Amino acid sequence: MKTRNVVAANWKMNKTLSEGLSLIKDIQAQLENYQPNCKVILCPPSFFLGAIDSANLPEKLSFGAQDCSQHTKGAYTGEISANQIASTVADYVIIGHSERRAYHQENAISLAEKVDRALAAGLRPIFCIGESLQQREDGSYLDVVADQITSSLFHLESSAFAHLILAYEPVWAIGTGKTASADQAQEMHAHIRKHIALKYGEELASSTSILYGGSCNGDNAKELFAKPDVDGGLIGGASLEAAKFMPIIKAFD
Ligand code: 3PY
Repeated sequence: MKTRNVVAANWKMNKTLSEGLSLIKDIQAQLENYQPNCKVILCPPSFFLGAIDSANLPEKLSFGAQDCSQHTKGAYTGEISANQIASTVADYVIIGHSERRAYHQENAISLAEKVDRALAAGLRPIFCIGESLQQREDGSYLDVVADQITSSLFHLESSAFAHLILAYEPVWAIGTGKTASADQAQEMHAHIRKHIALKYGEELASSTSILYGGSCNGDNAKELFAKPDVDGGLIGGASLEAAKFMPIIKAFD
């Protein structure tokens, strides 16, 4: 397995607890006699994480949350801290998904704080970046994504940056059924890797996993993942059924 290969499921606000636990069982059953050529991470709603029996952790599956608070602890009703997430089965946390940037006014500063909290708690952030349709069309998309990385991540020491996974998710491809073409994804992923190399050097850049997200599914995953700088996917709708999710994992075969 190329160590950069990752397929991560972003369940968003879907499923009841019992439906979620049964989906985990379905995926686990599918993985029983199959060795994936990628790390598989499931990110259900956070409270599901506490219900996964840590004594009987599904083999071959890792878990993450979909967000964490920018604060460490205290009077923040409704928030969930990175430490609380780390006290469950989770090792990962998605930070900066475009839905959170858009609906919860998350910005470069709050996202940098979330990344800091996550790393301090021992979690690995899956940090999302991506341009809007307007930015794609006006030609600023490469600069926009580089700026998102610089402003929320480049305060980190290289030893901390090494714990990150990046997910390029063009906003125009999220929940729209539109996908970036494999060539569009490769152009951006290569640009992201070059941007990381300029700050942290080639070695760290070439070991960083950069995932593609945005309507990635069993039909397009193979072509996307075949590109040299696309290391897997952050999967939305197609991760909600084992029958649709497994072909994406198998796209690495
Ligand atoms: C999508 O696939 O639409 C996503 O937003 C994954 O995070």
